[in-house]
Amino acid sequence: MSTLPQERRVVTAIPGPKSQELQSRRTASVAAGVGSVMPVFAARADGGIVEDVDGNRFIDFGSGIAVTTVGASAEAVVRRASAQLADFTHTCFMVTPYEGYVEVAEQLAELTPGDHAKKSALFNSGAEAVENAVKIARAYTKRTAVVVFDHGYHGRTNLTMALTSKNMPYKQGFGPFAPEVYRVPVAYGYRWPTGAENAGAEASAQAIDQINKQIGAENVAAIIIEPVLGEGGFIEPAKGFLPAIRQFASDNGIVFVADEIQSGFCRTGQWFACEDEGIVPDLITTAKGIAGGLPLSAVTGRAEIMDAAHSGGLGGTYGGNPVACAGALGAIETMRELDLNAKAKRIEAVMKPRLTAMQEKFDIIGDVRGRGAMIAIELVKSGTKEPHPEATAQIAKACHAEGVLVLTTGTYGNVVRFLPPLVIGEELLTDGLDVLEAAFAAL
Ligand code: PLZ
Repeated sequence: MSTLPQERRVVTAIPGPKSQELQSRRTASVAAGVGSVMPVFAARADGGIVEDVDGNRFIDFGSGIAVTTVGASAEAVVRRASAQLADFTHTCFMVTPYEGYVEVAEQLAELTPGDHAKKSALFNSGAEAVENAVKIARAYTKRTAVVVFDHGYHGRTNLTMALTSKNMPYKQGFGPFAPEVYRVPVAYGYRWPTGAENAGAEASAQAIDQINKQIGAENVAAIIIEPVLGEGGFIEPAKGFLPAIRQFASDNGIVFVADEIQSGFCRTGQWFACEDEGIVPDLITTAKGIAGGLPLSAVTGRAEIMDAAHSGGLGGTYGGNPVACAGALGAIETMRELDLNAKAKRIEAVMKPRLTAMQEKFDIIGDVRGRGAMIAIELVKSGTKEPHPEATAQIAKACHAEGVLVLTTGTYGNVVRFLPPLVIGEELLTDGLDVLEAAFAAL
């Protein structure tokens, strides 16, 4: 760990003068389409703190969107990546391979669910991993259709925009989208018309019926689902939903793909969120938390499926870059050594009771949900389930002004999500929750 003090500190207006100056340079030179949650410019980050260029220290409840699970300057990540940088930055695995890539593939085979023979291919971003999972599933099944779910998010490239459900901001004006993508219902317990207790059985029956009637199961190459839906609003599919869909895939020769890009690598208190209901996916996509902040992603799965693509059919100049692989080995080492699954469960044990108590006090908190360090509250208009995106934005803004970095999410923009680094200290967690509670009281 660096020497960055682990305490919240607000010493200027947010954003401060130096951030404002950088923001005007940014506005002049960076494309408007790239947004930022909070226009403060980062100077250092470590543990549970992000420090900006004006010396403000924010409690990090975002981890750069679920990436810096081990912290933003974890010792083992910095050590291994630095050593790799000194040796060589790049050769291209498709030109002359190197050990780090193979070691990451070995670690993925060990850590992902199931004891079947597994292989991996490495890429740079989450979207790229999902695209490659589709290529591999199509090569294996010789079918074309891909099934995804309401509220699903899988990326911003052309194929993954098609897989993503929400129009604004991800798709608006960017079509036409890739064909042969079909969307079916998911078991969103809080909003299921006949109640959360029926959501698992009813939503899976509807989804399966739609696949059979509208596509034909024999045409489906892959079913892709996030075991906890991230950008859709931290939706945990109601119990029974995932096992029913997994079973349907097995029964029909469909490749079941768990997109664990946001939920994977200890985030929910297990190595992978699909373990919660004992799901063993055929393919699993990972990114974000895998490499402690360095750009790396992977598709891992059954050896016979992974080997279906012809030699030379998968790849990319930078996929599995050696520095990113070294970072991943450092991140995985940290997860094991610090038992970050236990830490995620501890974060849940601190956060959920506090949030549930807030829900009793503030009736705009309609739902408290999530697992481990992937927790969220859904905000609604008093006495209804009508989404309340305005209050959500106000709460986030109030937290930012007080030095707590929270992110919002959800199809309706009405979910505040909490994704702290798993190495965050308990005082920071409590302090951040106090700020959140004060923001609700002041609303
Ligand atoms: N699959 C489940 O969560 C990325 C998106 C942020 P990339 N989620 C954060 C934004 O607004 O762009 C994500 C995900 C799941 C795929 C992806 C895509 O991963 O690394 O952003 O391409």
